[in-house]
Amino acid sequence: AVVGIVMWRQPPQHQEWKGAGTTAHFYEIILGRCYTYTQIVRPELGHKDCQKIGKAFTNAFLSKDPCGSTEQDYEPLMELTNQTVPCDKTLLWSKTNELVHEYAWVQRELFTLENTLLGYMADGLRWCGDPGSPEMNYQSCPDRRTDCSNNSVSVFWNTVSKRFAEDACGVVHVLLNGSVHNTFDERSTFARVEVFNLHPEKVHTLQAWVMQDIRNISSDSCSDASIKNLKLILSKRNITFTCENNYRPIRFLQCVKYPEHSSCRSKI
Ligand code: N1C
Repeated sequence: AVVGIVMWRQPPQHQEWKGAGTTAHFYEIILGRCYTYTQIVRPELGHKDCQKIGKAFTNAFLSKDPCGSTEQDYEPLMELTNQTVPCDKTLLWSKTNELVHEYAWVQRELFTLENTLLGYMADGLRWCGDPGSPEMNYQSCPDRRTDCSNNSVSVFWNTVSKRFAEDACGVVHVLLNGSVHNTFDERSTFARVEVFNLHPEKVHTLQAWVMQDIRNISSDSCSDASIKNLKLILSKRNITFTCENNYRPIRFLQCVKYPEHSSCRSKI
């Protein structure tokens, strides 16, 4: 009798990292989001080639060291996903992830990065590859703090945030959190990347809306030391800075969530 030799294929052995692995079904999700965005959300982008965009996305990190990610890795993806945001409609944020997207949902003409194709595709996902394998690493990915800062996800957000700021024109808005210790946090993407990549020839003003948690409204956040720092940085860059505490239209959104709160109870 012929005795067959059974070859057991080992599951791919990836390097182990401290962070969670690639989001399950990553490729299908980005492809689906690309079609949703270009066919339904913004049909004027219906000519974009989602198959090509999906391949360019995964080619940026597959078979590569996930701690050696570079801006150049994402260059082909960036070229395929260029998109114009109208002047005065760019909305930046820091530490206000939920509120800013609620506001952008209502004010449909405003664009956060997640309202552009690339931000929409990547929002909330994780991904990384491995130099020794052509597959994604679903087991673990580098943690920004304990493994490396040049990881595939952080480099992606730095790269797309940089382009988003470079492309902005007119008045740019930013929604900041007045209820955290550093309202303008020098380590944030907004501070490290976006503020320094606004072009003063195109962007004359940065208008900040500083929102406080409705459950503990404190004093004037615009006079906070970190905001003074932001103002100084912008004046050196020849960009006018304006700041408004608890901007009313956004306060109304907070009131939708806490209608019984005292600052929401007055009859308009
Ligand atoms: O570091 P942040 O905020 O200041 O980044 C926000 C800032 C926005 O203006 C966006 O244009 O930078 C851009 N941006 C995103 O749009 C984004 N979506 C999801 C930056 N990061 C983004 N993420 C993820 O959230 C990413 O993993 C990054 O590390 C966090 C940023 O959160 P933050 O500190 O509140």
